[in-house]
Amino acid sequence: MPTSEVVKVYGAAWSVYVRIVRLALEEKQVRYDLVEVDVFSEKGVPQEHLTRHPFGRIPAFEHGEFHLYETGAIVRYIDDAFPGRKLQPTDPRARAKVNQIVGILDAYAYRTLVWDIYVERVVSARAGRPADERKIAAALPLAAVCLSELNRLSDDREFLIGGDVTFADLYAAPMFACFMQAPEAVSLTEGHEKLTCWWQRFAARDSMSRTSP
Ligand SMILES: N[C@@H](CCC(=O)N[C@@H](CS)C(=O)NCC(=O)O)C(=O)O
Repeated sequence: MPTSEVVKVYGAAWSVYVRIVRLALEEKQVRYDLVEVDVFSEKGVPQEHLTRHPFGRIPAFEHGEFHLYETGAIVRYIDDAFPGRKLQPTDPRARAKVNQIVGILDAYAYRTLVWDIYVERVVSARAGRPADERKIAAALPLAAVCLSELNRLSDDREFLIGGDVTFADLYAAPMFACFMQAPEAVSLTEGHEKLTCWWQRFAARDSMSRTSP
């Protein structure tokens, strides 16, 4: 498969899941174009985007004639199809822990940390809307479990799992970039030193500045 074929990511720079895909491309040093799609447009999801992603979400991905959607499939394809650093460990237990962290982030952390806390507290304030305090309060217990589990599962090394970047970092970082802006993050991350030290290191990476919304 020709790795020189054009790579396109359809989505928006603000999107957590689009940023996960862009981080994978940046870390593998793959050139790509970001094609803006507004899935929250007043007219609804643009019709041409529904042909790429029938569920109307972002990102969608193209490599030449090859089309994909779903972030998990896209980042695995990027890792398999392009040369450069591997984004998944080969050791079975380290690999399982990466997949476990990705599962937690997908299933529990995204909605809780990003939508229920960051969007309600930070995005609402920017838009001049009052925050839904009940939604934030209801999210705090699950947010606490997410953060203590991420801290417990992470290694005390350079990255969340081991000494190299993995999907665990690529999924966690865009969610943290949002969540850490909320004042609630201060008390929720208290005592989770492995996680907060990881975030300070990872936030400073070139791939993070190049994908900053
Ligand atoms: N399961 C999808 C989730 C993608 C997703 O939820 N993307 C958000 C943006 S970060 C989206 O498209 N939201 C639009 C909506 O909810 O209508 C994936 O892994 O790619």
